[in-house]
Amino acid sequence: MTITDDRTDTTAPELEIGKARRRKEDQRLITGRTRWTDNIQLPGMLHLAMVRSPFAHATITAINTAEAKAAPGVIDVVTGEDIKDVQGVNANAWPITADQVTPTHLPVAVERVACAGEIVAVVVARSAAAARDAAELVDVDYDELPAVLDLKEAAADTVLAHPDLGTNKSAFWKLDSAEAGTGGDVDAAIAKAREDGVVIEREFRQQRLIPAFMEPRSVVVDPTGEQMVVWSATQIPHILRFLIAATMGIPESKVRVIAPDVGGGFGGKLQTTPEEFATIAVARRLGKPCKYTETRSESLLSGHHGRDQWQKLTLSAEKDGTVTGLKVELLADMGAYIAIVGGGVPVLGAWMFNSIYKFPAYQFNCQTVLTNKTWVDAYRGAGRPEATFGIERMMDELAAELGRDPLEVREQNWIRHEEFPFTTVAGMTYDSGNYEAATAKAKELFGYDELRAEQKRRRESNDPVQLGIGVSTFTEMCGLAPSRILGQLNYGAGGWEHASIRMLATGKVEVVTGVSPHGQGHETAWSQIVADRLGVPFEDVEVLHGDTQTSPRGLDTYGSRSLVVGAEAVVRAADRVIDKAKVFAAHLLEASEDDLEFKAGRFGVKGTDKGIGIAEIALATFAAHNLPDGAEPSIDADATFDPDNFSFPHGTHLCAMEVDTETGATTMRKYVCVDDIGTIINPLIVEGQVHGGLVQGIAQALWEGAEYDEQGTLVTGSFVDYTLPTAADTISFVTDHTTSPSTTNTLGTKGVGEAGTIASTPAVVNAIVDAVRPLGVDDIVMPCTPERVWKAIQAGHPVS
Ligand code: MCN
Repeated sequence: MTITDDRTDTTAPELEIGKARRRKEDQRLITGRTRWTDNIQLPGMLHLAMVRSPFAHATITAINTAEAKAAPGVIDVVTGEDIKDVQGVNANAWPITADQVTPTHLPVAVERVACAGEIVAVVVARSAAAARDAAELVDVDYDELPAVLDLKEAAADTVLAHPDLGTNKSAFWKLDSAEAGTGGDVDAAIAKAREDGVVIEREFRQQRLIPAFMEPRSVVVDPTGEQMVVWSATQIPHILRFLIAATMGIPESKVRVIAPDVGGGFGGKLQTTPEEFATIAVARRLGKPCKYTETRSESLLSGHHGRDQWQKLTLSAEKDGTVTGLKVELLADMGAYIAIVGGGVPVLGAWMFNSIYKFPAYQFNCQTVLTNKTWVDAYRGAGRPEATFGIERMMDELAAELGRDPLEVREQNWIRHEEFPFTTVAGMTYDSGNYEAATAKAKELFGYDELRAEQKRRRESNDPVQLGIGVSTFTEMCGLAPSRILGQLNYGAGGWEHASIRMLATGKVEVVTGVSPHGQGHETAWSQIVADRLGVPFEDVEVLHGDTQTSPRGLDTYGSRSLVVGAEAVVRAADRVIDKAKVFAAHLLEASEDDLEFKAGRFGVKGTDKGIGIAEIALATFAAHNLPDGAEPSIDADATFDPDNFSFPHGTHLCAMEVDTETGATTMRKYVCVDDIGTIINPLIVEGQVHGGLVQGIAQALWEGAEYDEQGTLVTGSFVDYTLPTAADTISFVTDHTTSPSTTNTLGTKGVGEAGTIASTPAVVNAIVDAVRPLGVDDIVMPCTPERVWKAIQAGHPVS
């Protein structure tokens, strides 16, 4: 079924797709007419506070709960021993290899803690304040153990994060183009380049970041009914329900998970957490509704962290700049435990380090290691920002080595638009793209040649403020994910998505989606899509999500999958509605189905003015007085969509940074990005996604970084020390688009939720390095604080 898209037809309603509609959900979100998890109040509800380890690694020798139990309002103090049959959190980790070393992760520690912030006891009281006060009274004796905090030291196995495991090495994952038959031998390519070409070798550090969402994590559990109800500020209500059922031995039908409106996640709520499982365990033990809401400090300390990789890259090229090989060696810090996606995050880099370039030979090696720090998992972009950073820094280094323009060297090596679909050396088939078009547009908007001329002038005049231009031409794989590929990675779940459409008798349309928005505006975008597809008014579409009772099937929101997978299921369900409605239309119009055409919400008999609207058909099926013989009185439909490929957004980001060489201070002068995300459903939402993404990526380059001291204490444990930028810290970005529609979904869309974050970090660092390269600096360790930049200038080389 194809939808009429005739913009010259003045009788057709204005198309919704492409309209910059304000988000319909924002009314309730910004006027306080919604309920966040922490707003939920249940009769007789108890409140939890967590007692957390101050030590990175220690044996628990005694827990004295007497004083806390006697405190006003306290009902109980629960230790790990009390609920040690609950294995929930441990079952989260899907191994990326069959022999992955996975430490047991209990919701509340028993005998030993493996990182600061790990829960050692849960205080249950009549109010949150009473629970927090009493938590101070729980007396825990610890014997400190040696802690391993650095990932290189972890790989050496001298100090063990978990002594019982005998190693810190969790899993090793390799992709080699010669072994896979997708390319040549990378070591041979590098050896040859050492003889008669160019070899660039660099080490980069991807610092640890903290997904700082607006609403801290919160969970409410009501175990008192037939069905246990769990409200959670989560991105993954469906996966959470599955894992609660599977690991706690509760029938799935007896568990209902509700993600009410959720205030952001950025991957940080793509987790089933110790806090959730501890709250469930305590609620079931006491038979009472229980609530736990973390403080901001707990969120920074014990919500999972992101990134934290050491990268060694070796790139070989011919003297003319044609790349011949890329070898990637990664150490990825998993922290103390393996989280839900865990090792899968760095492994996504296997398909991304080669990026948009035609490497004839490629090898990716990833060793995940355990340390005594907070566990690491997905943070906006998850695996793809790390890879994009590595390769985009390397392309700049290659250009610098050759004394050539970095865009020119990239263009020499990227896949040309006429070569799509293109199967990369990593074995991924990119369906569409046009890197030339995006780059040409970005260069023009940026004023590339003028800024290069200014840079030259400043260099020649020894201006203390130097100008650097940073380039990042990126692609990413989003729309997670084809289930067969997740199967190859051993993931427990697939990557399909579900939707159903209910055509109500009054002409209103209810769309039930399996994705779970937490700031992305799906209610608006899905309404626009359905309005066009079914030809109904935008206002008549209601989108339901985030409750496993109303939306029983789904795999939730992450990996910029909701539009390309989730909305595609909606489109397919809508097409089924139309197919079903056509049978009724033919009957009611006394016409043959072959003579009908569906346009702007109406079935018309070709060549006549006879017709019937889809809302009238919905009413006719409700009344069911006059239906075709044997017809089921419903035009409702559902669909499950499993993509056969990822979608591959791409773009060109250009950044101009001024660097004060006397102080190391950096100032962003201009940022231009031209992203290709296929068909755009809502330009306003897209703009918001790109802006937010850019700020997060720029923040990694300039400001953010989770730091631990030598004892393993998180020293960036509040927003005083962890520099989260505000709008005032950024400039006005110039954003634009080119369009090469994706072939993997009906609407030709590609995801946008992570693009800005993935592309921007290397653009900024490349700009700073470009500014100070004449001073002998060829890298700056992130975040590029003025102190680091200044020290690097003084030393003439990067200083960590
Ligand atoms: N969109 C569009 N046209 C396109 C692409 C997207 O109109 N061609 C719209 C979509 O309709 C949707 C939004 O942009 O409303 C994002 O769509 P998509 O790229 O499919 O991403 P998801 O909805 O799956 O969201 C996940 C993504 C991820 S992985 C992170 S991390 C992230 C992000 O979204 N976290 C966010 N954006 C966030 N935005 C907010 N406010 N809060 C977060 O936690």
